[in-house]
Amino acid sequence: MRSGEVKRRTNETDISVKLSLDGTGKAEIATGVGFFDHMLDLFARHSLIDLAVTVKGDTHIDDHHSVEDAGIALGEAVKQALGDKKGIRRYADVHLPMDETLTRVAVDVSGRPFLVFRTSFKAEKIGTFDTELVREFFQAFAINAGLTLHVETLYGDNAHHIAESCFKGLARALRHALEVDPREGGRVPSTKGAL
Ligand SMILES: [Mn+2]
Repeated sequence: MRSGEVKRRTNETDISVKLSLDGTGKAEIATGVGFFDHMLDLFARHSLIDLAVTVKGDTHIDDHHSVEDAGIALGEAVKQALGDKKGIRRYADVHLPMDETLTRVAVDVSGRPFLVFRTSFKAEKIGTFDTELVREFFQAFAINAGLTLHVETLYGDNAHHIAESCFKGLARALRHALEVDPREGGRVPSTKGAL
């Protein structure tokens, strides 16, 4: 089982992440941020990653530190679980529709962190959640997991749908990219021999 466990504590947040890449999508999520719980729950379900996340953060200020630091810890845990990346598919992309919204997510599990995020929201809030935190999460996650990650919402109106399409798209793309490809025969999928 490819698994990762990260504990991360600062003056702003106290975070625990435990995951297994070869899971069934079982989620135990308690971040103190309701909408973010919803996003991580569906991320686990659609990536088939077993995921336990606990965040105790300074949400009396706002949700920024909790969301960003969870992205850092989750990225570190994925990187740890991947190890030398032997046998993985590496590349994947998905178009994820949600009602009127369509988001494209493309990923290269490259070890070269980069985020392109072309998604904007017409509303500043989803309930009490700041929509700009979606990008903060993706940035923290991509950098710390070592992913080249491109997210673009091609069209869409509803902020809840747009956010959800980004998280589900990430999940579905990672599900494929992180999977072991039997044809690779345990090799690292790069002509350089390392990722
Ligand atoms: Mn929803």
